[in-house]
Amino acid sequence: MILCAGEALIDMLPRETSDGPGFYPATGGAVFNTAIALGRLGAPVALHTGLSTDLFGQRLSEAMSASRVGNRAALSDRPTTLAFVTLTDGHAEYAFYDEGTAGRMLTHAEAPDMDGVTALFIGGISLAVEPCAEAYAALALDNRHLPIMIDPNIRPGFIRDEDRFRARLTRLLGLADIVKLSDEDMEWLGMSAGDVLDLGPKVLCLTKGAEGVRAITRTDEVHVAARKVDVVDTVGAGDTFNAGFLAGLHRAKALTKGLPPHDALSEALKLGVAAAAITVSRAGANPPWDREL
Ligand code: KDG
Repeated sequence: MILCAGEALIDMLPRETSDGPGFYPATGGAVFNTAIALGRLGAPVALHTGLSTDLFGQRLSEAMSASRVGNRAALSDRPTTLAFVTLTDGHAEYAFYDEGTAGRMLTHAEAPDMDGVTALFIGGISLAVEPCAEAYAALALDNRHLPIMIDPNIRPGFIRDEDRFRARLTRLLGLADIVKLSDEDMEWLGMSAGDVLDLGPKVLCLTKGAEGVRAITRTDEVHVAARKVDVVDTVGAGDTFNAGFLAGLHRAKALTKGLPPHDALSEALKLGVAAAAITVSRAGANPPWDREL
């Protein structure tokens, strides 16, 4: 079973109302989105997060059950994190409200039960703020015998202590077997693909928006073009790609600490790109999937 560890939150998505511009709540959070998509793809998956007992937390929990995502969350009576989304030509920007929330305040003492876990996926804004960043970093370190995928989903405006974040992220990338980064992430890190692989990961997935995705290893490189769809919003695109990629490797029995064979890498990339195409063609991070992949 793949354990996804990171934030579950509520995206406040923009919507015109009769009174002018407004927002409506939709389930989100990078790692939550990946877990939901993994469940929809039929992969065995559970989520570890700091989950509020408030109304939004209950909604997140119901969405997990509906998509067959196991619940390994630490429950808390603190509120749910909110992410207010603004869209410019479909491209999303986020303003986070996470002070003292259930997700943000998660600690290492609340580490999940690892029974049955065969791979770990970690990422999102939780890696940038304390104390939850410390909890997730410790989880990765404690479980470094498992295959680990990391997507830091870097949001520069959200990072509170850049030096601390950079140092921790470099250590985490060194523990990972698979790393997913966007062009913007690479720019912020100031690293080349070779620099990232030098830290230790065997696979780097580079998402390049409308151009598609490249998977780069020391000996191989695969490119899959993005599907041509009408983009409604990019909310959750990378998160859903991660799920397709992990599900593809899992199906090929290649979600291990070793280097995935070329065919498994290529099929996993295709599934990731197909899953992301559904997400970008609908509003929100977890739109209904009523279409063939
Ligand atoms: O649901 C979309 C998420 O990706 C966003 O709301 C939060 O950037 C985010 C993150 O890292 O969780």
